[in-house]
Amino acid sequence: MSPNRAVSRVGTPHDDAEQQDGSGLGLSGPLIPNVFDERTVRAMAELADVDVAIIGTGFGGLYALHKMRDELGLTVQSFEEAGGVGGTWFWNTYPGARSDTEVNAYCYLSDKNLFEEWKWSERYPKQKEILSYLNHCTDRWNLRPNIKFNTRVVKTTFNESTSRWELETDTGEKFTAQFLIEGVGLLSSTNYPDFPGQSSFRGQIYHTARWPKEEVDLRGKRIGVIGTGSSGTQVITELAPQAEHLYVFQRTPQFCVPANHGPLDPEKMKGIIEDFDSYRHSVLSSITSFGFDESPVPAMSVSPEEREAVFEEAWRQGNGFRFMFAAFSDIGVDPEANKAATDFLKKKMAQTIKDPVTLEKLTPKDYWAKRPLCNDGYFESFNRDNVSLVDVKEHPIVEFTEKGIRTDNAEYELDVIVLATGFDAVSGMYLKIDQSGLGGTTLQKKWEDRPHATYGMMAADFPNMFMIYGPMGPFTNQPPVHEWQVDWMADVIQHVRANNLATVEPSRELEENWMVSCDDIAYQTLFMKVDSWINGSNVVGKPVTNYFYMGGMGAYNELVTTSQKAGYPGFNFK
Ligand code: NA7
Repeated sequence: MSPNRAVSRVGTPHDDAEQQDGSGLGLSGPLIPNVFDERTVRAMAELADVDVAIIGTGFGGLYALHKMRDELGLTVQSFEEAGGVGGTWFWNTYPGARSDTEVNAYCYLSDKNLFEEWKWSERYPKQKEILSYLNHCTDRWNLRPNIKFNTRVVKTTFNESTSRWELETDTGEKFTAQFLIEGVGLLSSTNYPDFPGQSSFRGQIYHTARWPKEEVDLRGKRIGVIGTGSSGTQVITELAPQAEHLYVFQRTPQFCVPANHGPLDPEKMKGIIEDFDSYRHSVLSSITSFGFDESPVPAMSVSPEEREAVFEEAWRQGNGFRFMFAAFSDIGVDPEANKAATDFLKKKMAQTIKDPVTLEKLTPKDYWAKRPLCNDGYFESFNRDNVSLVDVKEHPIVEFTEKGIRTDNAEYELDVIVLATGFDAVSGMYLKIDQSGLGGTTLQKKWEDRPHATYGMMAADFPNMFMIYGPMGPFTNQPPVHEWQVDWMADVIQHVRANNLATVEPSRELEENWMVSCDDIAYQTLFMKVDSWINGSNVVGKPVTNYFYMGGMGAYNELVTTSQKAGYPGFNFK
């Protein structure tokens, strides 16, 4: 059911939901009007039956709502579990949280005006600034009336007689939609390890990805941080100077290159704006979509002196992905190239970390093939007298006690425990919703052995359901690729509607072939040889397998676009 659409123009501000920005960096100019007038937008918010239902209001979900409503002219209802927009950036408010992707690629790239008008303050913006940006986009596109906040979708069912999705929420409401878009987050479902005795601890326990909204004063506290991934290294670096004592409970050491924090280079931004279309094209045709040029040169093809000079320059520039992909072409795939890189990184660590025992414990023994980290001052934190490293592989955590954490050889007295233990990545959030498709097939059953989806976006037996960054999608920087995927979804939806069809779904054969192609590539990389969220090995009981298309965004873009131009071979339209 669609309402009559009044295609007139207004720009009245929104505001139903709690606004979470707070940095004051938003623009004060007029909102850009969308194709619906305010009354129609609000009328749409009352609809129980819409063209498109969207779950999530992170980067992907917000853009999907804008695209479907304002460009395709469809009725849309979005659902958001949180009290505000932002997804990851709503929840991850822990001290030190910020993007570790350079911001010229960590934003929307589909709208040059938006890119030009929003002024980022630094190269790697902090959480508040990113959340401000997302609130700004929400207001610019007048999206709030079509978002139900504090509303979690708990069940989705495809009704075969109506060819519509039926949705149930935790507030007891029911909705139907012809199309369902799930932008639930690649790294969203928290990984809460089940440490014995948690309830007996008398201090506070915080997970980095569910940090309290109220100010938490950790100055002068005895703090234990469990986890040394992106979140852990950021929170450790930030809390080290504040804590009375900081204990870092490390299971696996990680490499970490400098980020090189600082202001944005205005000349670089100017250059991007001047040639914006080709910049966007270059991001979407690169391997990682991080906004820098990747190297075509294998590491071992150059002399040791030249290799050293390239690594030095990459170190100077900063950024983990840039180091891994822009220094040489094969650090993520060739063991020898990887070793050359890690030898260099180990040398830098040895120059930084003063205590030899701490250095030994902080030095990874494996390939560099977890998600690359970057941070200024992380390893330097361990030179402080008030920071201690606890190696929990050597001395595992036995339990939380009233006073703190007990390992098999000591008890650490703490006021606060920070769990920087990461996420049930990629598939975790989808599986939290009770989802069933054709013939009552549940997603839980379909993904029991391994989560998979065609092009990372659609699953056989789940017609008209789209996933932003679902399993077997590209392993890349996300925001520009979110836009790209949503644009593809919009084309598919337009194809269905223009041809008076009811449904679209990938065939099982296409899905199987896609999975085989993804595996062929992924198992040639070193990312499958090291435990991390990338292959599911970070969560107890989760299938340890390939979750990504690792052929690069450029190749993905080309092959999915070729299929689109050929009329979507392998997809069943009815
Ligand atoms: P990560 O990168 O998955 O890191 C989680 C960390 O927590 C990592 O060091 C884990 O050690 C550690 N961990 C997890 N469970 C335990 C238990 N039970 N005991 C001790 N240590 C544990 O999550 P992040 O939040 O830092 O970052 C995830 C992504 O978000 C990041 O890559 C960016 O893309 C944004 P392990 O290495 O598994 O031994």
